Amino acid sequence: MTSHATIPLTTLRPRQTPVQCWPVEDIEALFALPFNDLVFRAQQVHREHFDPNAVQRSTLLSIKTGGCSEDCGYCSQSARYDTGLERQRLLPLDEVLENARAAKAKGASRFCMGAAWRGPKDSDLEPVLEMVREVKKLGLETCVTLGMLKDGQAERLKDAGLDYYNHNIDTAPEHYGKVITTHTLQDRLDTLDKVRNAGVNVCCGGIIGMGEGQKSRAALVAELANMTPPPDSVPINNLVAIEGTPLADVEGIDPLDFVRTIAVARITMPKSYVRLSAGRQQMSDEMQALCFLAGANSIFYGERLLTTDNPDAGGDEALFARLGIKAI
Ligand code: SAM
Ligand code: DTB
Ligand code: SF4
Repeated sequence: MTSHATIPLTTLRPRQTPVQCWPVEDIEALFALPFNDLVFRAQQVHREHFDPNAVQRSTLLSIKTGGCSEDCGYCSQSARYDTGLERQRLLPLDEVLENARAAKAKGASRFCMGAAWRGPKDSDLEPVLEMVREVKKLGLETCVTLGMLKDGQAERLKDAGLDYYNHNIDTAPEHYGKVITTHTLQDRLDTLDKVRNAGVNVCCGGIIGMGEGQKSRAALVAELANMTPPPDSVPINNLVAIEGTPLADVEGIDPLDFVRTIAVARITMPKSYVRLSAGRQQMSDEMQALCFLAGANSIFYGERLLTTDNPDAGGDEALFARLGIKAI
């Protein structure tokens, strides 16, 4: 890999092919830039496409919790690991709406409903469609994350008014089989195609800090950036280590390498919302400020992610006030 000193800041642009293409080596070279150069470059790109002082807020709700057939090595909700999590069947509509109203009252612009499924059966989808319709009526953008979709399901979600479907590729192709064996990266890509073809906005990102190296991090970002088009929204999660999962004791990532990942995502996906996602509860305000400087312009907002804690809304409001950030 090229050393820090030899890469001029003006190089490392997407290759001029008919569709945007970021070779993994070019992304590795971005990671290898001196930190200040990388963040400066990310901030420049950010300012070309977004208000640098505006951050979007999405609130999450787990609508079906635990008991999942899949073996994703990071997940509290896999039935294969004893994580002490209490299972919860699909929530009734009124409980979902109560949460959505509260999220709107606190200022969220999008409400994201997550279910611990490998994928929904057609009969599972019916009540979720109703949730999407009713949440949309509250004036919130809607997002669901339900696992892998079968033919026709993305269209039904679109007809119900769904704005975004979240489906992460989670880690680099070469690292995927070390973390998940019950489905493949190709399965995930197939669902993303269905979502895109149905005209639903794609929310797709991954998890950092699962024992992958910098090269794998570059490969994950390349996989995302080379999608045509890149995802509309890119959640970058810092692993929340869950006791009982295979990744419970994995060594955490250097926080500055996490910031670098945000910066590289911003540079390679200039028009996408890059979301500073899971793991904020474990981050200092200063680290979050660096992530916003590096181009993150979205967060999960509200006390809970799916099964783990997130900073409380008051703390986020105070942080935004200190940074002069306006919420959108
Ligand atoms: N079952 C569906 C699926 O896998 O797409 C939806 C729910 S799943 C929990 C959604 C995403 O949450 C995962 O793809 C992963 O990126 C993220 N996630 C789950 N557990 C996590 C953890 N412990 N730390 C960070 N991110 C996590
Ligand atoms: C995403 O990328 N992160 C969210 C959302 N999409 C569904 C989930 C984070 C989960 C963190 C661990 C938990 O709370 O269970
Ligand atoms: Fe199931 Fe999704 Fe968790 Fe994987 S990430 S175990 S598919 S809930």
